[in-house]
Amino acid sequence: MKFETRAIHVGEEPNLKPGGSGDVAHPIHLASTFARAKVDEPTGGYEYARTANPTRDALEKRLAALEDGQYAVAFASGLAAETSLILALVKAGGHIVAFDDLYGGTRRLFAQIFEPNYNITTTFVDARDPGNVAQAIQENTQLIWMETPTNPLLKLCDIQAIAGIAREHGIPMVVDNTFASPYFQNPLALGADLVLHSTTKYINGHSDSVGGAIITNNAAFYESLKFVQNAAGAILSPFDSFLILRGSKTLAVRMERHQHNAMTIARFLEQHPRVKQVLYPGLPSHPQHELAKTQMRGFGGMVSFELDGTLENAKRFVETVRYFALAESLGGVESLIELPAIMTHASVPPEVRRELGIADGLIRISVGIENVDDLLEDLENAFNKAF
Ligand code: P1T
Repeated sequence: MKFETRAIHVGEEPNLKPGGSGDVAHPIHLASTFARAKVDEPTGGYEYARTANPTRDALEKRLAALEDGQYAVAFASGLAAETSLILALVKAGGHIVAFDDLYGGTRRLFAQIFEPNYNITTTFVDARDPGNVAQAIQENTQLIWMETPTNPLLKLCDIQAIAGIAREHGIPMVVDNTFASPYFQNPLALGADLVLHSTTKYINGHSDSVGGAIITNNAAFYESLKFVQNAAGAILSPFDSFLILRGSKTLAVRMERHQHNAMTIARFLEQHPRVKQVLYPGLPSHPQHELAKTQMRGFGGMVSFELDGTLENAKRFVETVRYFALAESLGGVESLIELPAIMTHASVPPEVRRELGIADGLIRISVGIENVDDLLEDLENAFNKAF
């Protein structure tokens, strides 16, 4: 089955057996508990809805299929997935090697929860050079954590090269694939052990559900994650499972349009006299454009850029646009705009932001699937009003 077909059919095969109702769209099972006739025989394998629920099971099958993986585990948010992954794979006193450019909340989780409370330390490295990852590995390193492209600077790391290093040291490697989406990049196929998604973003795609998931081909990791999902309990609700199942059916067509619009806008920004720098992996000017072409099938819908002006200009710009909502998050059908230094990455210490290149005036846009001419007109108007 090809991607588009998997995204519609896997996990939602109509039940045509006697007693089945043939639903073409998976029903939302709200029961918190499931009755059984005999003590030792849970009906259909279901006991209590934290442990397993038919709607979440359907979604987990779908998510595994999207990454062409065997197993998926769904959680209440991207961060709940991250927390559960660390609980499953890292012991107190352990160590993580992570890309230094990450979603601000991921860095906050490592630095403000796992380090002070559980002595799980993290070394943040510029993973654009795989050698930096190799160099940071310690005796107690238990996880390699990559995000590519990164949030918000759209930096890439070479998944295959870093997976080789991870394998050499016997350390599991996870890739947060939220920005690329499984339509444009499949880290498992490139050697990663686990893939993580904030399903809140492209996979759901309609800005109406918060969720997260981890996909793997490793049965032992899957068992650990299932155990933590039930034992720690950060589960995805049946209604969110339904919404994400529904959203994921159009992932392929949405991503094509996101990419088309993002490329058009990145080119427009690149030639604009009021723009200092545009970050988009699809532009030949992106320093890792060649790597993007080898490990991704497309470049996604996220674009970051820096105005040639002051923070005041940037604030006026993001407050002036009409179709781009001034909001955190990304990956929905509607365009969003934000200032990472003040919004999504405010929890990253200012000196770290400066070191990484997250300038105060950096603007991040999540390009939606509106008509791109309207978006261009909106941006042009904002340039005129901001300066
Ligand atoms: O928001 P949540 O579903 O908990 O997912 C966290 C998360 C994980 N990984 C990446 C790459 C992310 O971008 C996020 C969430 N990001 C935003 C809310 C944002 O605006 O960048």
